[in-house]
Amino acid sequence: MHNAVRFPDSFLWGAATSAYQIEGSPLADGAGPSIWQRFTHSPGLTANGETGDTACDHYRRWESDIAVMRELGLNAYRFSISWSRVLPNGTGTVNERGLDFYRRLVDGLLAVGIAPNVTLYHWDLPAALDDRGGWLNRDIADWFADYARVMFRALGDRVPMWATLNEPWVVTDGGYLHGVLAPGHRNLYEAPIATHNLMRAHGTAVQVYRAEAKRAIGLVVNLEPKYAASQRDEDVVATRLADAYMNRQYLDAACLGSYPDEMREIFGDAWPEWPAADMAVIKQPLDFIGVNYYTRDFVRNSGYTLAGLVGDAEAERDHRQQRGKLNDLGWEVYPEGLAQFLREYSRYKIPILITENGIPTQRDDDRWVFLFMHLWQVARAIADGVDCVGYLHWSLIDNFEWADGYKARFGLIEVDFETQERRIRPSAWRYAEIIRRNEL
Ligand code: IFM
Repeated sequence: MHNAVRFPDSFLWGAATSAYQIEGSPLADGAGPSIWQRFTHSPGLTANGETGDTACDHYRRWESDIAVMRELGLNAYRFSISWSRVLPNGTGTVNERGLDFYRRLVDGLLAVGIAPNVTLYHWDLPAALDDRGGWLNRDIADWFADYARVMFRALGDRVPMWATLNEPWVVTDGGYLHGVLAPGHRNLYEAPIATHNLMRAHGTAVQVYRAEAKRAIGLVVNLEPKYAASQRDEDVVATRLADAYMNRQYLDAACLGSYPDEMREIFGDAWPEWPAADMAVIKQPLDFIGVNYYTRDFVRNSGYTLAGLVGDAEAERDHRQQRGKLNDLGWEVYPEGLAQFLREYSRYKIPILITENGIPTQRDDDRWVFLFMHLWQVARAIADGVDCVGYLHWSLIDNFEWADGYKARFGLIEVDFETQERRIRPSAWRYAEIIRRNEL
């Protein structure tokens, strides 16, 4: 028996998804293709050649999916907008039928008391914009701002919380440096440019938000504590670099207006001097920081030298020294890291929303233990004074895990991808009970 721990009354309890991972029907009703449509339809790039063509068929089953959220008592739901459903060419004419899908979804959520939490960019860039250079083209900050304006005007009065980007680190590292995610580039010189344009797009969209709508907007990052694999000097240095590269690169830029000094150490000549005017655009007041937390990492020198950065991602992962229980994707389960990071990242003095936290596993008991242990860490951090405003589990539903396809089961809701039948997992019922009581 433990003493019950209560969460703040206004605490957001929910779950998260993203458009390409669950919607299916990627080209329906006038939508344009995204880079993920192209990536998954290029041979050999995803597990078993799997695609998001059907995914969870949420585009057609959204009403029953909301009904399940209601049954579980969620009071918040994080999802993303597919940019190319709304603007098939990325810019220009709005596709009202695509936008209508999100209008219906938002209204449906509000009707049952679930607060929509909308992410504008969760990796599915319109292919038409990739043809114009994608995140490597400076103009993308304006393209993104125009798209954001369309969304704020359509839904700004009804959506209380927005995020600009999901995990810009993954967009750059997976998409432009290691080539394992769309658009599949492997280029040391492109990575800093993609990073910087992502951050310019973020800052520009926040400026638009302040002009168009007045609730809350933030940035979602994935954080992973980095520990030295040994006390050898080179491992300690590599750990500092790894931390700067993954954890501080984006938040320092957004919150402090500067990238960590380590970026030049990591990228050398490939890291340009950025104009001060750009940094001023990137640094905008934020209403919350969204933190996605899954695991920790042990760093050896070879993993974060330049060679390691441009090397094969799998090989890099082999350098990691995992010490605890591993999930189905081989990531260590390390709940303590969540409280540690919540405390550390309070230094920006911005409220934190846990926008993702979850476990890919076929064993639902493991999911329950994972969920409980991480919530325990959230409660500890709140007791220590961290302003953590909510917890959104990844994921609401089993879905398309990018290059890993459908084998990773992250869902509170199980999906039979043959029949599209849904089943609420026991861990989800236990989560529902925590939500109902607002305590652990
Ligand atoms: O599925 C992803 C999600 O799209 C972004 N954050 C991590 C999740 C699990 O890998």
